[in-house]
Amino acid sequence: MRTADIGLIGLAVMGQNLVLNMADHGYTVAVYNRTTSRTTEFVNGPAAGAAVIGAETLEEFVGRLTRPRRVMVMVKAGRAVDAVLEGLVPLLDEGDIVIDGGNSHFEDSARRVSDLRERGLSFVGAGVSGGEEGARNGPSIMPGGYEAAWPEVKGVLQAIAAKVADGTPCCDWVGPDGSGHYTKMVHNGIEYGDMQVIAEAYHLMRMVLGMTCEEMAGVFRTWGRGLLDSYLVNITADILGHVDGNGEPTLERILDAAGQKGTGKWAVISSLDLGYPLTLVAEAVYARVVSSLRDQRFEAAELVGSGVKQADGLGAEFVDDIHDALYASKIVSYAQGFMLLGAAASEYGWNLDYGRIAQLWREGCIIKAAFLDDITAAFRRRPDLPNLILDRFFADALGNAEAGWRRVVATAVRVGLPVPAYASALAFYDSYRSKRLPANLIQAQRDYFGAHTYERVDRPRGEFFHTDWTRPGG
Ligand code: 2AM
Repeated sequence: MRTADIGLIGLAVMGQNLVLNMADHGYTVAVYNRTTSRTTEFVNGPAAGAAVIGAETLEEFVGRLTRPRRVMVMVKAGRAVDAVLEGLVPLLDEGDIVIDGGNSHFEDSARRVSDLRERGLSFVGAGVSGGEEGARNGPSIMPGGYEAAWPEVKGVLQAIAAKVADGTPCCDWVGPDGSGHYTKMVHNGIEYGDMQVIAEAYHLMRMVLGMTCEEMAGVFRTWGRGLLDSYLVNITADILGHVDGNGEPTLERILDAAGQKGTGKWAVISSLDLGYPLTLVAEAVYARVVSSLRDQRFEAAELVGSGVKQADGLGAEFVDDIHDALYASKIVSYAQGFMLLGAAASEYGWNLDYGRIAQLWREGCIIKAAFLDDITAAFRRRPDLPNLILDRFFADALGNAEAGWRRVVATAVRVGLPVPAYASALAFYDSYRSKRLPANLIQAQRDYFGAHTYERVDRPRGEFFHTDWTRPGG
């Protein structure tokens, strides 16, 4: 009987493409899917002629695998993963390894690592990014969990992963527990932010400068060759340049109500749990939510009026200002994302290599960008860098972009065009570099109504004071 090097459960498109990718790299793959017809169709269709073995039952599937068995699970996040594990785990033996490549929540992954460990099994929660195309030709893979399993799965995962220019795979061990899926979650949050900062640039060019899609395509094409060289900027140029059968821009026919699947939201929830700012991503999530309230937006537009005011005296240099606003906001977003990774690392006791994580995102995934090399360089200079803004390179980059960034936000406010990502990024930047914030008043109010006490600027930290605010003189 032919045996397989690795098995994969869950033959939706992502699963199928990962199998084909593994087969391309010389691995024989056993496959199983709950609905058998999907297995048969895959084995006789896209996988015909490849080193892929279809199994109709889990027993048959497990029986095909060489030991230690390696099983990658690619099913819908949540209950489906537990359902698969329930059937699979009793069939496995000590030392066998389960890799969950779905979009699982990091807390579920942490739980599964310890549950499987109790049964002598190894669980790896691997974030996989890059969509269908990435899965087929090389995704970014962020594995974490039970580290003893890494040498056993490193070969295949690094083989199928995207590679940076020097050949380094965009896949490396992230850390224990759910750290792999946590990293993927932060990646997705950053992706929401990147999309929003691009969308705001489009909105400004279209609504304030009155540019055509073709003109904007040209601008994004140019930007994609500079500091903003990235997948998302380049596909935006493609999108803006796309015309339908009548020669009309396709983009202008698309309804302006955004959907979401929730991983951006998870990142924001985690930031609130850990007490760290992820303001730009939060604004990006909320911007999608607001866009989806389309009927209410139309009602409000009728009631209070709509449209942007005329902005006089804006020329081509305003396009450069928008570039700078986008770039500066993107720096703030990544600064916040890496702060959150750092906060999670200290909360959960992970030892993360932030420079390496930036390289895992360098190719293969949606947020791939040249910019990530600058982030890696910053963390190589100072591995415990608390915030990218504290690195000289990024501090200078923000300084250079600042004037244009402020002009863009000020103009948007003046004409009534929403730029929540640029504005919140600027507010964070201005707060983060402030020696004085109005939180003394917040503390006074808390002490007034709740006797929550406060610390004093003229006394050491850790000494707490209370004022009887309603009695003259305290
Ligand atoms: P299916 O083809 O039998 O529906 C994406 O939905 C993938 O997850 C599919 O391969 C799907 O299998 C699988 N899946 C969803 N829920 C599942 C469950 N509870 N148990 C096993 N596989 C499941």
